[in-house]
This record gives sequence, structure tokens and C-alpha cells, in this order.
Amino acid sequence: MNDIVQQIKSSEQPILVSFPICPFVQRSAILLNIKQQSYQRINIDLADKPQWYLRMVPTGKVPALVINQPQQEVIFESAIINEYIDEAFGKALLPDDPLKKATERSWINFSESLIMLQFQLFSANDIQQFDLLSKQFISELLKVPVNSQTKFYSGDELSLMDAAIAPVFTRLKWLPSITEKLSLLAQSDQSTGALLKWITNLIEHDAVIRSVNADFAEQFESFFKVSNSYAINSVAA
Ligand SMILES: N[C@@H](CCC(=O)N[C@@H](CS)C(=O)NCC(=O)O)C(=O)O
Repeated sequence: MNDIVQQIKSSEQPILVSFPICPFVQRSAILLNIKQQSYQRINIDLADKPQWYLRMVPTGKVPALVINQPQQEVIFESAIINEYIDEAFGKALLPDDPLKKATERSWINFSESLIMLQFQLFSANDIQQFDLLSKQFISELLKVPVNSQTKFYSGDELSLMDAAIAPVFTRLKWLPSITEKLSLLAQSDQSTGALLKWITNLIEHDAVIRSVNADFAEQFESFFKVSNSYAINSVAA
């Protein structure tokens, strides 16, 4: 334990305190990748949180970003961490225009509820619960504004909103019934078609692919299998 505290203290690079399958951690990993900022990732066990982490981060949630220079500062909450990364490293991605900036922040905030709803969906144990949550998830997802003229949220480069929502899109791989429903809807609705393109563009982006470890799929499936996830049992069957 002291070794980790020491490792964190002596790091010249930002440290992203993580849990391997956490979507909120993934948001920050994506942005660090976009910014080509090197960083260290330290995983903690969320089922048995280390005391040093509980002393460091009042919520006890991951991610946290530790910056040692000039003196140690700890930032928590993925959306706030990402605004810091955006301002501190490379060219800022959030728009300068106050209204556009606030609009993007609103949707970033909204995307947290999508992450939570998707987590509930993976935690559902039976088809009834799963179907009910699927409907809710699709209806919430369809509220997100999609720009059919651009590859990503606001242009052909990734934005903070892209980093915020990408973890939801990458996990759709384990929810084929949702993608099927969206594809069906897309036959008569252009904006759903644009949403599907956005999903593909984002999950194929290098910064998103590199935001999780090579064994992510294995870790993700075993995490939810333990809780007898209907979704994971169905795709793995
Ligand atoms: N609003 C937070 C949510 C972070 C969050 O819920 N992280 C989960 C893991 S994915 C966590 O740390 N759970 C442990 C706990 O709630 O105690 C953020 O955006 O950073």
C-alpha cells in the first residue's frame, strides 16, 4: 500500500486512479489519449477501497486525477477532470462561445444518466427487467442531439461530449438487441441513422480503442456474470 502512495507521490506524469471497467474512468482515458498526454493508470479495488484513497478522495469514487506539480492536487468527478485535461494539455476542445460551451456541458451532464441506466441494464437479472430498462435506455439515448453533417458530436474532431458518451457506445457491443432496435428505427428516421453512424465513428476511433486494456472484454463479462446479468448471459450463451 505504501508503495503505491510513494509511486503516486513521485510521479511526474498525471495519475489516473481507476477501476478497469469503469466507464467514468474511460471518459478521462479517452481525453488523455486525444490530447496525447502520457499518464499512469493505477487500479484500485472498489469492493475493498484502500484507506489512502478514501483519505485522498472524499467520494471514494473513481476516477481521480493526481497532479504533482507544483504540489500535489487531486481532482475528482470525470466531467471536471476532463475540463481540467482540456484546459491544461494541448489545444482546448470546449468551444469558447459561452452558450455553445454551456450546451455541451449540459449534454455531458445528461450522458452520466445514460451511463447509469446502461449499468442498470447490465445488472438486470431477467428478461422483464431487461426489456423495461431497454425501452427507457433507448428513449433516453434518442434525446441526445446528433449532428448528421459531422463525424462526431460537433465536428470531425472529438469533443468533450464525445469522450463523455463514448463509454456508453463501446458497451453496446454487449447489447445487440438495442442496436437491432436502433437499426430498425433508422429505416424511417434519419436522425437515428446519424446516431448509428456516430456510434460507429466513435467506437472505431483510436483514442477510444486505446482507452481500455486489452483484457477489457474478459474483465467486463466476468464482472457482470458474477451478478447473473441477463444481458451478458444472453450474448455469452
Ligand atoms: N459522477 C462520478 C461517477 C463515478 C462513479 O460512479 N464511479 C464508480 C465506478 S464506475 C465508483 O467509483 N463506484 C464506487 C462507489 O460508488 O463507491 C464521475 O463522473 O466521476
